Amino acid sequence: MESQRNLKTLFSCAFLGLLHLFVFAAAEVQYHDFVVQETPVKRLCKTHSIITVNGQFPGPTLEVKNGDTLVVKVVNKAQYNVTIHWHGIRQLRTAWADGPEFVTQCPIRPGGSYTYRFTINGQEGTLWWHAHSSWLRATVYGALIIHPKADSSYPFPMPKREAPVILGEWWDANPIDVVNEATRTGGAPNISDAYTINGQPGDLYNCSSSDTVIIPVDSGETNLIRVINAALNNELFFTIAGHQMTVVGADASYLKPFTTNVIMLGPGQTTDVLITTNQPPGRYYMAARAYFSAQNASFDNTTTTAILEYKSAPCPAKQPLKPIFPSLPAFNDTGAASAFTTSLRSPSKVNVPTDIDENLFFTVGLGLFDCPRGQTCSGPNGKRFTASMNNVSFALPRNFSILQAHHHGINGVFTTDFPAVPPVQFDYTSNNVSQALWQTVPGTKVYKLKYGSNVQIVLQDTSIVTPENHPIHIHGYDFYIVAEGFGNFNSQTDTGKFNLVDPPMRNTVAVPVNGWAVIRFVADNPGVWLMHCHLDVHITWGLAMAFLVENGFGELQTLEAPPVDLPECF
Ligand SMILES: *[C@@H]1O[C@H](CO)[C@@H](O)[C@H](O)[C@H]1NC(C)=O
Ligand SMILES: *[C@@H]1O[C@H](CO)[C@@H](O)[C@H](O)[C@H]1NC(C)=O
Ligand SMILES: *[C@@H]1O[C@H](CO)[C@@H](O)[C@H](O)[C@H]1NC(C)=O
Ligand SMILES: *[C@@H]1O[C@H](CO)[C@@H](O)[C@H](O)[C@H]1NC(C)=O
Ligand SMILES: *[C@@H]1O[C@H](CO)[C@@H](O)[C@H](O)[C@H]1NC(C)=O
Ligand SMILES: *[C@@H]1O[C@H](CO)[C@@H](O)[C@H](O)[C@H]1NC(C)=O
Ligand SMILES: *[C@@H]1O[C@H](CO)[C@@H](O)[C@H](O)[C@H]1NC(C)=O
Ligand SMILES: *[C@@H]1O[C@H](CO)[C@@H](O)[C@H](O)[C@H]1NC(C)=O
Ligand SMILES: *[C@@H]1O[C@H](CO)[C@@H](O)[C@H](O)[C@H]1NC(C)=O
Ligand SMILES: [Cu+2]
Repeated sequence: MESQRNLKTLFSCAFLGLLHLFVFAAAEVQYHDFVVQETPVKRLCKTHSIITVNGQFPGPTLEVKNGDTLVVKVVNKAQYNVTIHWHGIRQLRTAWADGPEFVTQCPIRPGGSYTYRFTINGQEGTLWWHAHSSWLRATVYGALIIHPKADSSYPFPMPKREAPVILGEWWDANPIDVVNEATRTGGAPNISDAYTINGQPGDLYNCSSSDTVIIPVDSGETNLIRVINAALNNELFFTIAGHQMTVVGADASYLKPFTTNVIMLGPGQTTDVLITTNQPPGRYYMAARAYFSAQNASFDNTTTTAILEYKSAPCPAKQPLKPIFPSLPAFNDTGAASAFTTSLRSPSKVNVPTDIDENLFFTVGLGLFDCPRGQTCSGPNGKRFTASMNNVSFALPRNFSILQAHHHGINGVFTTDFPAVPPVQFDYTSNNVSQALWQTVPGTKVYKLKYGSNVQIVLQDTSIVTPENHPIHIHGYDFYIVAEGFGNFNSQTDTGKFNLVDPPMRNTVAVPVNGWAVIRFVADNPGVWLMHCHLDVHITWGLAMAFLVENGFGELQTLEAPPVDLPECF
């Protein structure tokens, strides 16, 4: 398909270029139908009936330009509640279209539908969309690519080709059964059986070789690869044999280009890389496997591959050349992860908020609940796993979404007392945190922000149960990552390490294992915005909170009215 498209491009390149400028110069409105449905899919020798959008796995790639408007009608023909989140889209004034269930909307129930309407405002690069209901995003996801406006271009030479590389995670089981079983027992959910690239596990897995994804290239090109980590529960290293990657963007923000052999992405994160096909014509594996920082826990340690194939590669009569295999960092190579994340810079000097109005300090980590009387629990010490921010395990409301309750002034759905600092200060990263601190408190608490306030958040990992790198995502916002480090954040000495000149802008930050990260943003988008760990196992356990950003002055600083078809909870 890719090569067909290329032929066409060759024929009509100049003509199309002109047409493009002429017809599409203005912002467009794109209409799409997403039918959520059961679809039989065979992977790892077995067919499962999975939930897809339009029968496609991964789901359809949306390609838009900065400034375009998307109107996506989602029709739920599956047996589960569903919502769709447009990961990384700012959703300025359109929080109703953000998607997390019971936060900005009630779920679209089986048989129901809801139309998401939003405009892309000042963002360019690679984002993605995914279900935000239970663990449906295991199979309900796709790329959302934002091209520059018609009269503008990339801040790097125009690549010859572009390809999305979506990393996923596959269970040889129904992922909803997996999470429901874990919720019932209190233990860790079963680990996955494979990772995938564009939906395929690749050569190293049983019954997968003939379907391995092939990305065709020609010698001497520079191509753009848009890598997305859509896995549920694992941060991933990604590398390509024989080819250096020039990182040019992440989470739909451009970066100062730098070259590397390996990148690390937490779930939710994207990274745009340029590769130059300057190697002997042949076949080269691209591969991804886990970066795993937790202790004493099992994880999926398999490796997914796709093949970068030079079209001029020698083609022996019987068997294609065996691809060259890259080297990947060890699973626990925190040094490699950290070397990558600390290399990211904005392309030039940026406007980092400095007069901080809200100086917040949030712990992120796991915990254990005592097993309810009369039950047996299969977490550590016979307890139930939990997780929290500032010791609050986020509990979703049931009768109204938080945004609906806020907008209509309905009491009793949430409280506004999420703590600005941990309720107890302790040595967060000690290997011996007192067990008296391990039990978290459930709550539906939000933190209120005035419109336009300058916010700084120190995100501090704790070693309770186990230290771990947590990919923390904020809905509705991009933020600057001004610093990260290991151990306990020290407000005396660590502020000196802040990069207030050219820090990277992202929507998801990988908070270092037994360490911290500091982020800053301006609260310029009214609504209710979930902040959570993007490891789904952790959000299931409560590693989340929400910001309630108040309206400012005038229409342009005010949340729009809810759409008439917004789903109700009852
Ligand atoms: C989880 O794994 C256990 C052990 O292999 C298996 O018995 C159980 O059926 C699995 N659960 C699900 C939901 O697949
Ligand atoms: C792959 O198939 C082989 C041979 O049938 C079997 O021994 C092995 O357990 C399978 N591996 C996986 C990961 O299923
Ligand atoms: C993956 O984990 C399994 C089970 O712990 C182990 O037997 C196997 O050696 C590991 N494989 C790799 C590549 O580390
Ligand atoms: C990483 O794992 C290896 C074994 O695979 C172990 O020898 C090493 O100590 C581990 N490193 C860290 C930092 O945990
Ligand atoms: C590791 O986990 C096992 C099983 O949950 C538990 O029995 C053991 O005590 C744990 N070890 C440590 C050092 O936490
Ligand atoms: C939510 O619904 C339940 C069951 O209908 C009811 O008991 C409860 O009072 C409701 N809560 C609110 C806040 O309306
Ligand atoms: C762990 O903490 C307890 C109580 O705070 C203390 O008695 C014990 O000596 C500590 N153990 C280690 C290995 O630091
Ligand atoms: C969390 O709150 C519970 C209940 O108040 C308390 O027992 C526990 O020590 C607290 N833990 C932390 C880390 O604040
Ligand atoms: C589906 O959504 C409805 C409300 O919209 C809720 O009452 C119900 O519990 C949800 N079902 C599941 C399985 O979460
Ligand atoms: Cu986490």
